[in-house]
Amino acid sequence: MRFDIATLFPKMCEAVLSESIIGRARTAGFLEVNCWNIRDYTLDKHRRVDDSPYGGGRGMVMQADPIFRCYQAICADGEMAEKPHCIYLSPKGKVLTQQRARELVQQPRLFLLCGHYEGVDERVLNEIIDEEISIGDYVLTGGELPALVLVDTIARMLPGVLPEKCCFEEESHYSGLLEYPQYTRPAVWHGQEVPEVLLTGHHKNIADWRFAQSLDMTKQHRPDLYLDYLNKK
Ligand code: 4HQ
Repeated sequence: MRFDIATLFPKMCEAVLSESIIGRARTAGFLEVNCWNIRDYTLDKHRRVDDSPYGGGRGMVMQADPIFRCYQAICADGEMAEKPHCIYLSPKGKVLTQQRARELVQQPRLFLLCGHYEGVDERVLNEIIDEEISIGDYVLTGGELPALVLVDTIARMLPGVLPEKCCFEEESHYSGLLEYPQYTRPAVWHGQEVPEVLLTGHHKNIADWRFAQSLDMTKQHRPDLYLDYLNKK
């Protein structure tokens, strides 16, 4: 799968995506990520990419043309025939869920547009964007962190990125429930003991205990998810 991120801060994206599991997966060729600087596509002699909003008001708005020209360069890059599925990260978008990420992992190619300042000229969104996605109901300074969240969530489901499929299929949200609590050595720490069933080696009892914990945890912390889970069964 190929990701292209259009941003004013490519180094910020590159730094995060070069570390840990995603960094290793990129080196191994399980996914491709390219970070593009929108500023490289301005025709302005001062390399400007923003201007004040028509109608007045605070802040600056990213201009349509540098974004469009960056998008065209991305589409023309490489041998891939298909046009990417285009996403704008924005608090106005539909909130990202594990379910949506699981659908997006089927795409061969994603284009992610990161906005800054007060956002981008609506006309370039009309022209190139297929879908707006939000990572939650709060406001950030730019779309880079949301784009990185999206890449991370999708990339970990690609074959080869995690050692086994079970690594993501058993985790919080995948089944619609939160994950059971985890413990490792030592068996007693600061007077707290590891739940006894986990030390028995009895796989059926352990699986039952974990499932009960998942249900209980979800009911306590996320009653909204708990009700969805009960209704779907
Ligand atoms: N922003 N989920 C404003 C977000 C955001 C979010 C990104 C701030 C876009 C222009 N994006 N810029 N929450 O708060 O996706």
